[in-house]
Amino acid sequence: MGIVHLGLGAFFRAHGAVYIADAMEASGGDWGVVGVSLKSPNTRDKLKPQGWAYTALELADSACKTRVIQVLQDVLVAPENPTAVLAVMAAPSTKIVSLTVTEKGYCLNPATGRINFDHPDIEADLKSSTPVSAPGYLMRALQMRKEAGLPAFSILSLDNLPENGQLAKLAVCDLARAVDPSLADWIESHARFPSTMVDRIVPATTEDVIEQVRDMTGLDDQAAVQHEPFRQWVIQDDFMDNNRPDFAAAGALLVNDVQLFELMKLRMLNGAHSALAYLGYLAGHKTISDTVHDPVFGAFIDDFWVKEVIPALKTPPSTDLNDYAGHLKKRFENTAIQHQTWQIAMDGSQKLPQRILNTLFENLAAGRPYDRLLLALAGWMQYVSGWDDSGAAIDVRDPLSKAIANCLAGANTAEARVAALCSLQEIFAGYPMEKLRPQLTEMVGRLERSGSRAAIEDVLKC
Ligand code: CS2
Repeated sequence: MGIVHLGLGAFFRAHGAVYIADAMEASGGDWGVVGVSLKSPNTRDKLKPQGWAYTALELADSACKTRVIQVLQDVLVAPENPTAVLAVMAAPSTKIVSLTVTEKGYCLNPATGRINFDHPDIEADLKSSTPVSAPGYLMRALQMRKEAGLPAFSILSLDNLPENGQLAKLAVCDLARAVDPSLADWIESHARFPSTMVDRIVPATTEDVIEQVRDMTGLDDQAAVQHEPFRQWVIQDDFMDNNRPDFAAAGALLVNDVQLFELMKLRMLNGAHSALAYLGYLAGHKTISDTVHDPVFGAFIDDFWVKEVIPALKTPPSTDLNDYAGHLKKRFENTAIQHQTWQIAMDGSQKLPQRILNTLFENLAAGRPYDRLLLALAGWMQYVSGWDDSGAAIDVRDPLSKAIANCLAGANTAEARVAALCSLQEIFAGYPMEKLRPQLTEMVGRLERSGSRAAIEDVLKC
């Protein structure tokens, strides 16, 4: 065993689990994974009859491949049996607890990066020793290890957050400090929280994917995952007693500092994804590949990278940012991958700071161009206002959707909507929004009057 993974979604099954399988194939080790679903039993129910194995379907325009991944040894569903989850996390054989719980799973305040004590799951975690949230499970399991005189474990985040290890540490330690300051001190000095940059495009599994796997393999695999050929994992090499799979043997890059890689990936890939998701969705594009094959959107995203994002980045070792942008464009153009704009548009409140806002405000301060980033933000504002360019209603999914709807109630003009949304402290605290309000209002007004394609065409002239 050795690894417990929290949040057994498609991404981990198509990325981290594949690296672990490859590492063991290339250089041995006994690194099975116990997966934990923090909410629903669906994934466990699909995997169980298959003995925890599943198919990973690699999709490229040129050729598609399947592979069976067999690193899961068990899957637990946290709400059904929290004690069993804590027991396996606290077992002496567990060396690493990895996590893909998405941005919102850290229960942090996006504007401050500190734990949100008003979050209902965190409130529950403070009232009871049976946890609900991911930070809650980590904190209680570490408490059990401390009390049993066992060493801590390494906490390995695979979520798209800058310095994800550091954020995981803040979440766990903020919570621990509220429960028992000496526990927080122990975690700070004993546990390890390596940061990582993860990359692979893994859209949610659809019926089409299951059918394609059936056609290719004859297997009826309800737990199959789809992914693009590309994958990347840059890992800060900071594990307890150096105890980890031989990730390098699987092609991961082990480094002392991942920050430049994280910033590049979050701002270039994820920033472009979010920009295309909001603006593309408004214009009626269902997928990222449809959006970038539309020449107006294709030209927009090239400019977004070259004129606004690359100038704000420092180049990571052995990387050429222009080549990286060209490669991203090709990945986005892959028509075999049907990555829904609606899926990427989800949880914007948790994604905007690291993907769009930080670059935008750095450019503003440095006197560099920022119109394309601002249009991406305007696109989010128009999107959460709830209707697309054809007037169809949008199903907005976001942990802050109630706060967003409340602040927009009665805001009937672009100006009022921009003012209302800018007042959302959870997202915009710390950013000098007033400096951009007039221009943002103009852009939201333009999106509302003429739609996203015309607004992009305006920006392309700058
Ligand atoms: C996407 C990411 O859903 C999203 O927000 O931007 O899941 C993206 O596909 C991955 O980070 C690619 O590595």
